Amino acid sequence: MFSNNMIKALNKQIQEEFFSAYLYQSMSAHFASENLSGIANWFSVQAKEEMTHAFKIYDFIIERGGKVKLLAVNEPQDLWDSAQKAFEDALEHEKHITRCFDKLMDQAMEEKDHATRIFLEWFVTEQIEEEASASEIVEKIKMSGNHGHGLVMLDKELGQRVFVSSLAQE
Ligand code: OFO
Repeated sequence: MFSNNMIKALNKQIQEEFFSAYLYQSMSAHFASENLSGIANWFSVQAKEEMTHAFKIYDFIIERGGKVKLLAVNEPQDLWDSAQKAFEDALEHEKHITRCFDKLMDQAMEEKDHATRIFLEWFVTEQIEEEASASEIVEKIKMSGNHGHGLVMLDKELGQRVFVSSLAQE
């Protein structure tokens, strides 16, 4: 059964995903203004992915006869001291999102809501990748440095990232 509490919790997660998109787009805008267009691209692609996460949950609520309620999204931070700090913040944010999905999963299991539990499995798996990719970039910056040739090379690499919608894959 799809409880009102579960619908409320999923609507809250839509808000988290839209905030994630806001945060990463703000990081993108910051690095675009610093002429690091590759890092700006990486965060912009990440922001688009977050929008698809929000819409996956949005579609699921509607498909099961629930009502989507869009909640207010906070203004994100807009300045970062370094690329390393931004990716560390992104990693911390993803750890927070992982905890959100763990809680949602616990709730679905407590309520014996198997459809929601199975739906949430995709996100639980996705979070492994989300944390790993932010963590990998933090480590690369630590090795190559926050300035100079190393950062230029990393910027070039991150400029290659292309958005592929996980909505379109289904
Ligand atoms: Fe970055 O993760 Fe959404 O769900």
